[in-house]
Amino acid sequence: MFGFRKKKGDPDKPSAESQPAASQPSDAPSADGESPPAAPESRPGAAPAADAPEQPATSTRSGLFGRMRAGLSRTRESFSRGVADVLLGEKQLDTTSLEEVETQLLLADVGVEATQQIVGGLTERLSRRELEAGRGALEALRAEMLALLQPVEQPLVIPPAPRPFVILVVGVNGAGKTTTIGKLARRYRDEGLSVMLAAGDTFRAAAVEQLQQWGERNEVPVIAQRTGADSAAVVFDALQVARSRGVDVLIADTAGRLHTQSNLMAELAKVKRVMARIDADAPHETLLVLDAGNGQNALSQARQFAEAIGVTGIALTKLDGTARGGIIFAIARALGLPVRFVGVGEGAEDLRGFSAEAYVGGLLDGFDSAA
Ligand SMILES: Nc1nc2c(ncn2[C@@H]2O[C@H](COP(=O)(O)OP(=O)(O)O)[C@@H](O)[C@H]2O)c(=O)[nH]1
Ligand SMILES: [Mg+2]
Repeated sequence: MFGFRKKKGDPDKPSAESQPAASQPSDAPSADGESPPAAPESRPGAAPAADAPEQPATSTRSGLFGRMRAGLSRTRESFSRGVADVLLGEKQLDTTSLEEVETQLLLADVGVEATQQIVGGLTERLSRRELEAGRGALEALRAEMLALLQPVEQPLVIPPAPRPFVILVVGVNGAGKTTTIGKLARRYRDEGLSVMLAAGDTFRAAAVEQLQQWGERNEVPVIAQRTGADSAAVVFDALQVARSRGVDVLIADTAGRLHTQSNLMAELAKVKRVMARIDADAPHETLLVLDAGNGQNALSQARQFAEAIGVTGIALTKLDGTARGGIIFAIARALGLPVRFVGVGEGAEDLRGFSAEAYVGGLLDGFDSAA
């Protein structure tokens, strides 16, 4: 067995706040309409926001599962196949078979603790003679996996108040923050909510442009300032504008930062403090975006961000490009933070509300019949 390297976070105490600059709202509506609105998802316990379009539960469900399955195909091909070979291939399961399952789970970035929980559960079933090779074993594995993920299935529901509901999006460079914000803008707009974006990543000109493109495509206003402006000032400004216009949801982008860079972490803390001057409870959601392809490092990022600035939800992106989708079990087990969304592609409709059942289904469905 191996352990995780734990790093100590040492966020510097944030210093004085600078005054926000004047606002430059840029409402840039443009015709898009090339792709239809994302299908709403039906998740148990997920209260849809006002005006969410209705769809027959069955078609929504199969669409949701199909998409998750496609998005998880790489993890599925490596991990699920390996596990299924063991559970379905042997006549009689024994502790050696479970050791093989354990190896497969560890290789898929499930992590030591979550793997122990899953394999421990299977071992108990085995000792009670409740684990028969074949379909039954796969179902037992499914139950153990669901038990790990169900507690973190906590959808982000935008309540009727306060307004604006502020989502601060944080994470390391390249994790998928800006893309996730673009997808969220589309999602909430489709739900009938008015959305505004704040280009809080003032580090690179390209970052502002990228956000503005998403804004234009989805007819959502973006508040931006010049490159190099104070991020906290942009966000403060945006919050004021959003409030005066009665916007429902304000989503703030931030510069990617290494969780080990304490000065940049302090800057994030400042963004939060500045927001709180306008609304003591803002941000109402601090959404940490994690790239699933970072594997165990994503877990360490999550720990550091949670410690330094507080995190209220996680979006796990780029599942479609990695075989490391098992990391979600490690994150769920180690942190227990709500998993709000999963990203399974670059398109606007490729951000899915997290469903434990759909996720585990995406990993395991079909293997019994394929064997
Ligand atoms: N395949 C795939 N690519 C993604 C996903 N989310 C983001 N990306 C891509 O990852 C890259 C970095 O994303 P970006 O949003 O700019 O990251 P940021 O630096 O955190 O803002 C871009 O090329 C995105 O298109 C996803 O779920 N799947
Ligand atoms: Mg970005």
